[in-house]
Amino acid sequence: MHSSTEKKGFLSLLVCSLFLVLAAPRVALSADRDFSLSIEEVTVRVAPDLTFNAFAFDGQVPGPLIHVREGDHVTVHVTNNTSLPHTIHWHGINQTHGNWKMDGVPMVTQEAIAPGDTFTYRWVAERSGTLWYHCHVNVNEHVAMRGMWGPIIIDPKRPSELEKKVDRDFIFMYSSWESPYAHRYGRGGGPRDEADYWSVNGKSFPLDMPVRVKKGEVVRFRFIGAGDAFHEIHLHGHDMLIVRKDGYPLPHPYFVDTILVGPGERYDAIIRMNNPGRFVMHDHVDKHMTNGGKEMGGPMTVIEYDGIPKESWYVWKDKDKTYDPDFFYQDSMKKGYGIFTNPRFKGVPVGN
Ligand SMILES: [Cu+2]
Repeated sequence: MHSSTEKKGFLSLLVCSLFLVLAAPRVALSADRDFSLSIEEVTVRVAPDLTFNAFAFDGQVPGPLIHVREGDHVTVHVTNNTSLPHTIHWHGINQTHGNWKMDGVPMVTQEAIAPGDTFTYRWVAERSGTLWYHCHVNVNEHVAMRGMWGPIIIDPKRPSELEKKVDRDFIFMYSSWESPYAHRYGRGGGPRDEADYWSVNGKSFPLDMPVRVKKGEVVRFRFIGAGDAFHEIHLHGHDMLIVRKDGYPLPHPYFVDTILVGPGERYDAIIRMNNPGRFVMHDHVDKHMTNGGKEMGGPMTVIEYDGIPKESWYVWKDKDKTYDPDFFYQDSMKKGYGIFTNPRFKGVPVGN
């Protein structure tokens, strides 16, 4: 009798310790993250012949990267330094923890943040993948063409075997611009207005950047439809394995060479860099490959393998002079968790 009680006691001690060992790392890894974002009126250069007045998070387009882990508790203090009201919607966060008043929809979940005011958002990173944040006031103007968007990457607690093999991440945010309203806040984005510039991460070719890779790397391209245009993203020379849609892991990943990225959508593609050379990745809506009607422009980039010589006729042979190693957030994504600005995305204060 006595010995059986002892055995039971020992057994429950063992079970308890085992539970603690298994549970402890997870508890320890769910963190509180406290960030601040301001909204500024700045002028950004989109194309060689186009500057545009934006409402820019921390003065940059796209906004800073928010990189956290599944389960983290996130606080963001948002200060509106512009002349019009705004909010932030955390696109992909379902606010399932009773946080519906953090959903960022004016006149439904909150009053918009007035000029000069600060609003504090609190939410739980309840699911993983490629998410994003954007304003929810006058979206046809503020989101479609004033640059009010940025990426949220939430690392999963349990990545797939393939996801564990990824060496580097690249984030592509697609959007469009209506040049007649470039310097006229409060106008544009109506049903009869036409976009005439298209961009990736706020820049039209040739002001965007090449994607520089090494043979043998496994990379993940995270596509985000940030504006209100449809983008048919076509990668030359490689298979893209689509593994997540809107952050959700797909039960049956599928290969594509072209992926339609519509407004609000996100796709994660995993690609083996096994074909050294130079290959373009571009929007296959052909008119998107122009700047104000002149080709070549738009969201066109080049996958440049390390070690491939750059001939005199190569359109980006001199790109080293202006190269931004964080243009697709690839450096920031290496820095662990936090909020990451990019000084090269910053505009100049409006009027300067
Ligand atoms: Cu806004």
